Amino acid sequence: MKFQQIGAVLTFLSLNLKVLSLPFAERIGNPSEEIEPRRIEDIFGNNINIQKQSIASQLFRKKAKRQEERKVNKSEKIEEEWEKQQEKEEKEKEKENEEWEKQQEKEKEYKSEDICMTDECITSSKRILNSMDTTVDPCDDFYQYACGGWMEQTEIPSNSASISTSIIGNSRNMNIIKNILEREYKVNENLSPEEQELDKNLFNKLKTIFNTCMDVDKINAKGKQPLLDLYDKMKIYENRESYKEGDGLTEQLVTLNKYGVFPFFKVGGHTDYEKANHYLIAFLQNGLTLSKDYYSYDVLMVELRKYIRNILALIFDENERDIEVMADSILEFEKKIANAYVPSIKLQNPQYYYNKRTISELSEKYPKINWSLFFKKRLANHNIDFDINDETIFIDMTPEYLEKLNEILEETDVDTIAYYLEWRVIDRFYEYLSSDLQGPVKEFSDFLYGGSVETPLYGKCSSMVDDMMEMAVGKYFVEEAFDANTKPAVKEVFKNIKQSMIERIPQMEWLDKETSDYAIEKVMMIKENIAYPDYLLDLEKMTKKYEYLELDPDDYLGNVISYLNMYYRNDLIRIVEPTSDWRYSPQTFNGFYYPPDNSINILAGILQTPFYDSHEPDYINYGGLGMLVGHELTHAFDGTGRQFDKNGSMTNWWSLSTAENFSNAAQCFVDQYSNYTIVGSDGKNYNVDGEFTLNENISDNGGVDRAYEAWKISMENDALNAKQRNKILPDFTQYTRDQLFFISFGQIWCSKMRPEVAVQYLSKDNHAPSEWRVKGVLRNSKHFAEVFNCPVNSPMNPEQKCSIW
Ligand SMILES: *[C@@H]1O[C@H](CO)[C@@H](O)[C@H](O)[C@H]1NC(C)=O
Ligand SMILES: *[C@@H]1O[C@H](CO)[C@@H](O)[C@H](O)[C@H]1NC(C)=O
Ligand SMILES: *[C@@H]1O[C@H](CO)[C@@H](O)[C@H](O)[C@H]1NC(C)=O
Ligand SMILES: *[C@@H]1O[C@H](CO)[C@@H](O)[C@H](O)[C@H]1NC(C)=O
Ligand SMILES: *[C@@H]1O[C@H](CO)[C@@H](O)[C@H](O)[C@H]1NC(C)=O
Ligand SMILES: CC(=O)N[C@H]1CO[C@H](CO)[C@@H](O)[C@@H]1O
Ligand SMILES: [Zn+2]
Repeated sequence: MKFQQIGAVLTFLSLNLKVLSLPFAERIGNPSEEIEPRRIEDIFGNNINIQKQSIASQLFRKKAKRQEERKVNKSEKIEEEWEKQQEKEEKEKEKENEEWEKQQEKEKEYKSEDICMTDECITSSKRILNSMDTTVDPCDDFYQYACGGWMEQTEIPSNSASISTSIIGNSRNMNIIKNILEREYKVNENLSPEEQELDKNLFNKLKTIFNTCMDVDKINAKGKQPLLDLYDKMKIYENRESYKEGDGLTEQLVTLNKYGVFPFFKVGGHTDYEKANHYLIAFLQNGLTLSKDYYSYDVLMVELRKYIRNILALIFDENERDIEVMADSILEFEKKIANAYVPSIKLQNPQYYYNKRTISELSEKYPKINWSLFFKKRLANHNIDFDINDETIFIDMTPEYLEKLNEILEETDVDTIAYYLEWRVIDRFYEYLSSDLQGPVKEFSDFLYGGSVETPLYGKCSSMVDDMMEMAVGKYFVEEAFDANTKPAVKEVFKNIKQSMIERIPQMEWLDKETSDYAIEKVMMIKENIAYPDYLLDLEKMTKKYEYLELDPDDYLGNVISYLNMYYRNDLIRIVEPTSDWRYSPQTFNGFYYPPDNSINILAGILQTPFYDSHEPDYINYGGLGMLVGHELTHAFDGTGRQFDKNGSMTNWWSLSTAENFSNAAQCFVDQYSNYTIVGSDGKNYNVDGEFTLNENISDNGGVDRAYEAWKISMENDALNAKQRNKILPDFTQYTRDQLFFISFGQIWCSKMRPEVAVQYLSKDNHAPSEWRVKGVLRNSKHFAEVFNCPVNSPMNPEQKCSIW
């Protein structure tokens, strides 16, 4: 168990499904996960009928248009004429209403040829119906309506905090990976002999990591020796006198960084927000065993001290070191660091963390570190040829923290610093030592999770390979489990979602013309990263990608260090050679928007049930995948995304009053979501943090409306195939397609979570709880109220609605 990740577990839990979905809980984690905050989403016909729908929507459109004209024309008309006109319109309206009601009735009558009777449709139909609780009125509680059956049938695994459709999908992916890793290389007949050779070598790298991890006997035979060898090379304790003044501490940090250990702060490449496709060196706070918030709980601190002490006792000779003093010093020092940490919510705001500094500014502000020396040696260790001089710009992401760190370092004795640095090495690498040393880890983990968490070895080892060679794993994953035809289908969804946004923007009264025109340009410029990058299938490129990863079947820990080296080299080399590799691997069950690229990324791993299935009708896929793409697109215009322009540079393209209008509209969401609660294990109500979840909330709301409109656009654009692609599912002949669209949307969020964990999430996860991701959104959706005919002020159709996009 990697305790550094426990912070990450809670902070990123819903973002990092791998962590959520035990038994695949263990990860090395993306070493610089926090360097750049990213937008991620965790998650989750008959001609007549088509005509009916378009008649219905035409009626609505006509009505709206007439109302408009009436406003404009009224003053110009002669009174008499005006009244006549009105009378006529009243009659027309009545007729239309009658027609509309008739349509609604007829809508539920399908001919047999309208019904999809393929095996896939029958299966989907059963899955969707089984998940529902049709005893509930959809206008009362749509979450229960869509997911009630699922919640009744699905148990949270005993070793897990929660279960959801997304977790199940992610486990499916992890199983595919495990199966790939467990077998021998399979010759790919489509490749030339040269390529086959490269393919085999690449695959065997995966196998080496996997086998080395699985070979417990070999690992156990070495005991704690690999760690002691590292200490021998690092000489942390021996060098302690040099930490007092001069460059001793800086030199020691460089050494530790070389092995992938980052006390005090970590360093990485960061997008230059003012110059798209360029990178700068950034650094931010780092170096705690648990996440910041934990350090204020005394009970936890008692357990943490015990954990530290017990491990130290296994590693050090008690005749040479005073274990109790060491444990006390380390704990007290980490508490100080935790106290100095900047809360993670601040790190969501570029205005807060994007601080440019030169070396001389850094030296003046934080003189305990020789920054020039540090960066020069750090880059030299990676063989990166880059001139660090007085003008070089760095991004100082956590200035408040570094100021306090400087003071802490001033007042701390060198022994404590040495103990802390030694502990950092343990915290990084302890899990790779023999199993007889893991007792304290298990004890502490049981305490933290409130029960025993057992991860099967194969799960741990597949996760490890997935971390260390994610793109290579992605290549075999895609070859094994991804249907190439999916890409064009997803592209079409993108096209229609973009079109719906482009049609939507000019209708926003709160946007002025200039801002609105620019917003449309931004939509058009959004990059689409779908499923996997093409270089994945280019064996030469893939071989080159992993050339720095040197693997030794006899050196488990050494392989991890080699990986960390490769990782940070790739990360930092971008300041010299900007490359924009994908930030997530294809097998990831997720999608995200990345503002500095202005890109939406929908990975192969999430292109499966309940988000997408090529055999399912379009209205089901738009409720899932359509919503996902719409959500990510809306992130381009949320509180963070809107600060970036169409090229991905951070610029203000908003007029003052429009920006004010945005804030006012956003406030409506804050108030609305703050009112929502969940029930904790103590039976009390806990409120959602409307401020914290705002960006996600805005995106959820925009996402569903865009998906719905995009689905309608898809039928208008391709009327010929629309019928074929929107056949009704066999169990749903009493439903309209529009209703099924919303049911499909609701079901992507079916989930269950232990109440104690759910309460913690309110402050850890910037997404609203699943239930509210469904109900909050639909309460704001006029489309939804119409489609389910929900009376005004029924629970799912409040009169007051929030809307931004
Ligand atoms: C006034 O109404 C007529 C139809 O009643 C319409 O053709 C015309 O465009 C309207 N004028 C304006 C300025 O909208
Ligand atoms: C920092 O290290 C450089 C060597 O790269 C040295 O020339 C300089 O004097 C050091 N600065 C301080 C303030 O010690
Ligand atoms: C702000 O919104 C109001 C209507 O809500 C509108 O009258 C005003 O023009 C908007 N401001 C700008 C700059 O668009
Ligand atoms: C943004 O991108 C466009 C098109 O690629 C380019 O013409 C323009 O110069 C870029 N603007 C900036 C500020 O980089
Ligand atoms: C929040 O809930 C209270 C009580 O149910 C209600 O009076 C208030 O109008 C709600 N506020 C919002 C913004 O929905
Ligand atoms: C989670 C998140 O990004 N919250 C932001 C919501 O928007 C408000 C105001 O725009 C920000 O202050 C929050 O940081
Ligand atoms: Zn999101």
